[in-house]
Amino acid sequence: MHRKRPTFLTDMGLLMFLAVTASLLGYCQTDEKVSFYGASYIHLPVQEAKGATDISFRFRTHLADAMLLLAAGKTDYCLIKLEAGRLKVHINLGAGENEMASARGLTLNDLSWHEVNLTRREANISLQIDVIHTTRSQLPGRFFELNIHYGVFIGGQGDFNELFLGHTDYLRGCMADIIYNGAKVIEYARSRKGQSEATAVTWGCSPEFDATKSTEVSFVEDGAFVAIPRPIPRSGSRYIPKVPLSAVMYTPPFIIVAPNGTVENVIKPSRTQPYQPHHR
Ligand SMILES: *[C@@H]1O[C@H](CO)[C@@H](O)[C@H](O)[C@H]1NC(C)=O
Ligand SMILES: *[C@@H]1O[C@H](CO)[C@@H](O)[C@H](O)[C@H]1NC(C)=O
Ligand SMILES: *[C@@H]1O[C@H](CO)[C@@H](O)[C@H](O)[C@H]1NC(C)=O
Ligand SMILES: [Ca+2]
Repeated sequence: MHRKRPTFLTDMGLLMFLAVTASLLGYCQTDEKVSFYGASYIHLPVQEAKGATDISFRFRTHLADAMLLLAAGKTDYCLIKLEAGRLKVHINLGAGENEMASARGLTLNDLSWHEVNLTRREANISLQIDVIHTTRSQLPGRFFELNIHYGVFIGGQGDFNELFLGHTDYLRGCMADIIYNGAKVIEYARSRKGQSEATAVTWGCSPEFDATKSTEVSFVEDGAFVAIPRPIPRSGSRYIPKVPLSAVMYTPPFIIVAPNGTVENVIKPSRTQPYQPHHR
């Protein structure tokens, strides 16, 4: 088949035009954000073996313990998570785990945006937080490839449940500008590029994370509820907890607050769905 093309665009010119357009688009999309609700995750099915690792992203959350990013292989992995409000990197190139942590006293679960840059050149690894806090380390072993078979998970482990990583809570909060070895993860997931999947996320940073004590809540369907972590149970009394909704999460025990403000009971569910007041 022969298609007509404007004569001023040669094939070469067309390619260059496309390249320039693509890089301009890439340049404009440096503010991609995604919201996670406590059971959400993104999966990018990456398979690679590289001597260098470059990971950068921004995040904001109230959770002290939450998974941010996992690149998973059969023995190798790189896990970035919050543990008691500190950022921890657990990395294993095959010769054993190395752990790096953000400085003590740097509280990262304060709902402010924090920026993480992890750079590795063979054994040399450096973790930079909010541009100014840098930690360096030297990884053990003689082989420096990070062998990834199961891909990259953001915000939660999804259906990847290798026991060696233990249990990590899902993220509740926002992430932005996630770049994994040059791949713009949010853009990939958003356009379902390269068989990436995005489960129970929303694009942009949801205003519910900025809810305050006086923010009104919609109970959008029958059985909708708010769960408040670690309450002081006062059975029989009317107790309307005053916590910001951004702190609401799914750590048992829960109390259930009915739409009329009545405390119903205390439950210990085995598996729960995230609370999403603005989304069905
Ligand atoms: C790692 O760091 C050491 C010591 O600073 C340096 O000699 C070496 O060249 C570095 N390796 C790479 C691959 O950058
Ligand atoms: C962090 O990584 C991003 C993306 O690679 C880069 O644009 C930025 O300059 C890095 N920040 C620092 C302080 O190195
Ligand atoms: C509040 O709602 C709960 C659950 O729907 C119900 O059992 C309870 O009777 C209600 N209380 C009042 C005072 O309306
Ligand atoms: Ca390896």
